[in-house]
Amino acid sequence: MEASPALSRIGLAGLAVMGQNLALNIAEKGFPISVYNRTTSKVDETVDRAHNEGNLPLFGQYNPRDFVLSIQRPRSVIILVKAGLPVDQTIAALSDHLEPGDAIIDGGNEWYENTERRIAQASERGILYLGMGVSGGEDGARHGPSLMPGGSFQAYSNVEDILKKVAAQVDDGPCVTYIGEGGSGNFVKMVHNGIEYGDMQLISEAYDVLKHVGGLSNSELAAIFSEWNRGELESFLIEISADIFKVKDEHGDGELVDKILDKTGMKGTGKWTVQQAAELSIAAPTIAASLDCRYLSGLKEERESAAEVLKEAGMTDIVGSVRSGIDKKKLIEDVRQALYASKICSYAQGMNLLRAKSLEKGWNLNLGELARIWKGGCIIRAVFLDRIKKAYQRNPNLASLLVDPEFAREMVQRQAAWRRVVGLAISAGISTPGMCASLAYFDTYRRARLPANLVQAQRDLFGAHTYERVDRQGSYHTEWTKLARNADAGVGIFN
Ligand code: 2AM
Repeated sequence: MEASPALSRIGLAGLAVMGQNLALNIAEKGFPISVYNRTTSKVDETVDRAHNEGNLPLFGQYNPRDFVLSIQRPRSVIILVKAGLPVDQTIAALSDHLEPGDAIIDGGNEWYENTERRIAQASERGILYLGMGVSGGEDGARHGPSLMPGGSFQAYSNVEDILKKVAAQVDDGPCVTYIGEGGSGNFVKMVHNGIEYGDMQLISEAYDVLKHVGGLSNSELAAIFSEWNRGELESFLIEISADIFKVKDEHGDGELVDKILDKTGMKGTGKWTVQQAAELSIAAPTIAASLDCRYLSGLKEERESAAEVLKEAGMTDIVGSVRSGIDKKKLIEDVRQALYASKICSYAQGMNLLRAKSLEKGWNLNLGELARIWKGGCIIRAVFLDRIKKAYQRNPNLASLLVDPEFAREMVQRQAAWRRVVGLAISAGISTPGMCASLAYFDTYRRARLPANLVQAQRDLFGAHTYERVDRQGSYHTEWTKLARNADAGVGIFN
C-alpha cells in the first residue's frame, strides 16, 4: 500500500463484492479512496487486492470515525451495503462524524422511497444525499459500471469527475448522468432491472423454442447466439448466453447448462417494477410475464407432479409432432426476429413506466439519456439502446417506442416471423409467455378499436357505471336488461 496521503478524495463503506470492486475501480482511476467495512477482515482483503492490482491509492480504515476523518471536505461517502435497515445502520454509524455539506451516496439497489426518506433526514443536518443505481455486476463495478445517481445535484457535482472516469465508456460518453431529484436514480435502476428480467425471459424462450421445436444442440445454439451477437441483437446477454452453451459439465457428460436446476432466484427489483407499473396504470405485460415465470419456475416439485398428473390424464408429447417437417434455418431466422420485436415491446413498457413516474414526481427524466447510459457497463447493454436513444432524440415526447417511425417499420417487418414463432410454440405446447405478452401488447396497442365496448356495456348493465358513445358527447346509461327482454318479446324467439 502507498503511504497514506493527507486525506482521501472519497470514501466507500461496505466491502462485499460490489463495494470492493467499485473501490478498486475508483482508486485505479487515480482518486485516493478510504475504505471501511463493519467486519474489518474485508478491509484487509480490499487493501491486499489494491496492493496486488497495481499499488492503487486505496487506504483501509477500521472504525467509522477514522474513516470519515480520512476524507477531504466536503466529504463524499459511498455506501454499498444490503438495502434496507443495514443502510440506515451504516448511515447512523457514519453520521456522528459527518459535517454539513458532506454527502452520502447509497450505491445499493434501494427502494426509491427509502432514499427519499433519507434525503429528508440527511438534509435536517445539512448532509447531502444521492441514491445511485449501479449496474454491471462484479466486472462492471471493477472496470466500468453504468451509474444512475439521483438526489442532491450538489452531491452529484462534487463527485461528477470521479463518476465520469469510473463509469463504462461508450462512443458517446461515460455511462453516467445526473438522473434527477429524489429517489429517481434508484427508480431508474429498478426499471432497468425489470427490463433485464424481460430480456432474460425472452432469450430463454428463444432458446426453448430452438431447442425443443428446432431440435438444436448446445453447440448449434452457441453458434447461433454468436452469430446473432454480430447483428441487431448484439448485447451482453446474447454474448454470455453463447458462452454458456459452450461450457462442458466437469462432473459428467454434456454441457453444464443442461444440469442446472430450472428454478430462478430473484432479489425483488422485478417485483417492484411490476408493482409500480400497476400503481401507475402502465401496462408492462412482458415484464410481468417474466416475473410470473420466475414464480412458476420456483414451483419445481409442483410442476413435476403436475407433469405426472397430466400425463396420466392423457397429455402426450405435442412437441414431437410439431417438430417433424420444421425448416430449421427458417425457424432460427424467425426466432431471431421474434426476439427482437418482443424486446422492442418490453423496452417500450419500461420507458413508459419511467415517463409516468417522472410526470408523477416531477423528475423530468430524459429517456434518451437513460438509454444512452445503458449502452455500456450494465447487464442490458446492447447496440439496440443507441436506436432507443435516437428515437427519443428525434421526438422527446414520443408516446411509445412502437410509434417511432423506425421502430414501427421494424415491428411491421418482423411481425410475420414473430406470429409464426408464437403460433408454432403454442401448437407445440412450449410456453413463450414473454413473446406472447409482447405480441399481445403490440396488437392491443396498434388496434384503433378494441372489444372494450362490450366490457363497458357489461359494467353499465350490472353497475350502472355509464358509458360514452363513439358518435356523440356525454355519459349514457341504458336499462339493458329491460330493453333486452323487450327485444326478446319483440323478436319472439322464446315465445
Ligand atoms: P459485513 O461484512 O460486516 O457483514 C453486504 O452484506 C455488505 O453489507 C457487507 O459489507 C456487510 O458487512 C454490510 N452490512 C450488512 N449489514 C450491515 C450493517 N447492519 N451495518 C454495516 N454493514 C452491514
